[in-house]
This record gives sequence, structure tokens and C-alpha cells, in this order.
Amino acid sequence: ELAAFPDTFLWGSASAAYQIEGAWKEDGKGASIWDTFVRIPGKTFKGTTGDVAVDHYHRWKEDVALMAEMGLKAYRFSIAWTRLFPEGKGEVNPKGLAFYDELINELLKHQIEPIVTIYHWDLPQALQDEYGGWESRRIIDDFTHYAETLFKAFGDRVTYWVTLNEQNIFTGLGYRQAMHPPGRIDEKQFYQVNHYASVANAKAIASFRKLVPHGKIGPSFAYGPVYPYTCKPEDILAAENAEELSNHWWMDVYAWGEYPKWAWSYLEKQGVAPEVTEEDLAILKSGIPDFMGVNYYQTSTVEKNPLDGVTSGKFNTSGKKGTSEATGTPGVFKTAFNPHLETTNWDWEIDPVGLRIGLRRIHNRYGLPVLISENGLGEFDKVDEDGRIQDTYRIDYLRSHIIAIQEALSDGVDVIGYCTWSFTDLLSWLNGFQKRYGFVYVNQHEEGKHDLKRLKKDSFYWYQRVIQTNGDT
Ligand code: BGP
Repeated sequence: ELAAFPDTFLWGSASAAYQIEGAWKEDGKGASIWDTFVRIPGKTFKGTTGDVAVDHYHRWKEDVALMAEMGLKAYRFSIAWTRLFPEGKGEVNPKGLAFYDELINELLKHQIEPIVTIYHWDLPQALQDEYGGWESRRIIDDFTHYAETLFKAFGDRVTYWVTLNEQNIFTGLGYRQAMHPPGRIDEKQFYQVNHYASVANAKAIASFRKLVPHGKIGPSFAYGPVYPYTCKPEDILAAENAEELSNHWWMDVYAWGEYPKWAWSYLEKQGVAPEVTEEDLAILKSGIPDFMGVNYYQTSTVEKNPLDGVTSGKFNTSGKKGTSEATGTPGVFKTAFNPHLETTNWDWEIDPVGLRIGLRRIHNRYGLPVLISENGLGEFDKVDEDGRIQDTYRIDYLRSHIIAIQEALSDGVDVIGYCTWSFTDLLSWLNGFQKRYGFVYVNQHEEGKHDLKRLKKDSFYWYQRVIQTNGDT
């Protein structure tokens, strides 16, 4: 007998401002580092930008009506920092505030719980230009001020908040692989940037306690639980080290305000550990979250990596199966392809059991409730002659992950909600519009010709029923 989903379970779906809104220069919005980055030739799939995206900025009412029709209990979306503060700080732009104010009220009107992500990667370009954005300690106060503005404006109506979306991903792709803005490869910088981001995260949480005492807040971490490739002790050790360097490095800091010991001493020896002050450590301890937000897509399998072994591999951004390559840290670990798992066309491993394992690991290590803030399947969807999108593969994917959550609940893990990625189709940062995730198909394509019509996929009706029945898949 599996445990039932609690009555309060947040059946949700998610999005991010840059990926849906468009209107990149409207109503006083300033440029973000993504607005700049997508204009550098060769940086995104076929040069796709979010200038228009799925035009949610103008069609938000229609989108919320679809959420209401589905019966969605929660909707996670992010706020564009540059709509509120075109230059990242200073005077708040009333039009930016008004847009989110109306959106939140419309959601509440339909009994949809808003889950607000404060930062989903679209840093104001002005802050990048002025002091290097996340590279400077100055970001901590600017981020906190921006977050406080949101707490004061919406804290009376919004209970659930996400601080930073996937700190490990935006810093990794931004400072280690040059695939996200600002496009650097600098290991030392990577760790320093992360430290400032962690302090900013904690400082915003500490301030939230005063401004929104009844609210719930936490980061969304991109958690890929690590498996050893074989039962060779060297591979087991590689997996433990990878778990510490790739996951605990962030989650320990969020949950305990402390860096993991082995990883710290290893990075110190490499000369890349961040500079950390006593005051920073106190701030980290003062901003412990209410829940761990987890974006789960896949696990990672690793083996021992020789000293002269692989560093950074290749990502598949084309949807041609088998075009990604292993990554690793020489002398520590490298990724291996798990022969027991199927993959998507973008080489992402499909592993619902891994979700159960990951949820248990978090529960056992941190004892925090978990909000699954993202999970979903990116695929090429096709509209058939009758205008139907038969995405049974997406239904199968989501079903198996929902069952894994139910198993984790039965194991004693406190999972408070599940947000699928994504509600409507949207822009995939590096993969253009062809990699689709939504319950709602949006007619748009790379060439810039788009009527942006919304069409409900089969998965829309399926999830509607899951919500109605509180978890019958
Ligand atoms: C997460 C991001 C999302 C989203 C998702 C799917 O890392 O938080 O913004 O994009 O991944 O990734 P992709 O679009 O690369 O397939």
C-alpha cells in the first residue's frame, strides 16, 4: 500500500520569465545578461532569442485561464529583475511591479497558489557591467534589496518563494563551460561566484523571516544524485566525491550554512576554494530555508578519473541522440553512460527510481521538506492532422516520476509539491523552441514566424485528472 498524497499537496507546473515572457524592451524593462548573450553569434541553437518567447507578457490571462481549466493547484514562475529595476537597483519601475501584481491576483482568483522564483538567471546587464554581477560581493546587497522589494510588494499574498534557481547550473555553465552568460572558463572564479550567491541566498532568507513571517522559502537546486559505475571501491569513492563536489557543496551550505569538509580541503589544495569571511559564515547560518527545492531531471553515473583524464565534455543541444560527451574532474571522477537507463533525444537519462533515491538522500541528510520545483521531459512534439498532440511519452515519463514520489512519501519523505516543467511550451535556453516540455503546445519556431497559438496536448487532460483525483496516474 502506497501512502496517499496529502490533501495540501501542491500539484503544480513551472516556468521562468526569460523563457516565456518576450516583450524584452517593453514598459521600461532593462536588458539582462541573457538579452545580451543570445545576440552573440553561435551561443544558442540557431541563434534563437527570448525577444518574443511565447509572448506570455501579453497573453498571460489566456495562460492563466488554461491553468484554471486544468485545475492547477500551484504555478511556479519567476520575476524578471530587469522589469522591476531596469538597472538592477535604484527606483522601482511601477509598470514592472504592476505586471506581476496582476498576474498574482489572477492566479489567486482561480485558487492557484503562486510560487515565486526571485532569480531565474536573468541578471540585469547593468550590474554585470558595473561590477561583474555575481563576481563581486556587491551583488549580495543588490540582490537582497531586490528580494526585499518583492517581499514587501507580494508577501501579503504569496506564501511560497524560491530564492535562486539552480545556482549550480547558472554558475557552472556561466563560469566553467562558457555556455551561459557571462561565458567564462575560470575555476577559481566559479567557486567565488558561488560563495557570493550562497551568501546572497542566505541574506535574502534572513530578511524574509522578518518581512514575511508566515511564508515559506527555499532555493531550487538542480539535483542529480550520483551512482558509481561499478562496485569497484575506486568507483564508489569517485561517486562519493562527486556527490560532495557536485551536490553537497551547495545543499550543505543551504541547509546547514557549512561547506562539506572533504570537498573544502580538496579545493583548497587545488587553490580554488573561495575567500570566505567570518561574517559570511554567520550570514550563511542565519538564512536556513524552510524546504529544499529540487529540480530533478536525471541521475549521474561516475567512475574514477585518472589524473590526465577528461575535464569538460560536450552537451547535446541538437536533439541528435548520442552526441553528448563525458565530463569530469581529473583525478576525481568522470561521468559514464549508465547502460541500464534509456535516454531522451537530448541524452538525458530517464530515471524515476533516481528521484526516489534523491528524495530519500535529502530527507536523511537534511531532514527538510522537499518541493520538487521542476521535472519533465523535453521532446519534439508533433501536431497531427486532427490538431491533436499525442504526447504519450510525456505522460509515461511524468506518471513514473509521480509514482516515485508516492514511493518516497511512503518511505517517510516530506514532499510538499510537484511542479512539472513546464506549463506551456517555452524557450529552452540553449536548445531553441524545438525541445518542448509543456502541457500546452505553442505554435512557434526558430525562423521567427509564429502565431503563438495555444493547443492542449494529451498530457494536459491526463494531468488534469491526476490533480482531480489527488494523484491517480
Ligand atoms: C532547468 C532550468 C529550466 C529549464 C530546464 C530544462 O535547468 O531551470 O529553466 O530550461 O532545465 O532544460 P533545457 O531547456 O535545457 O532542456
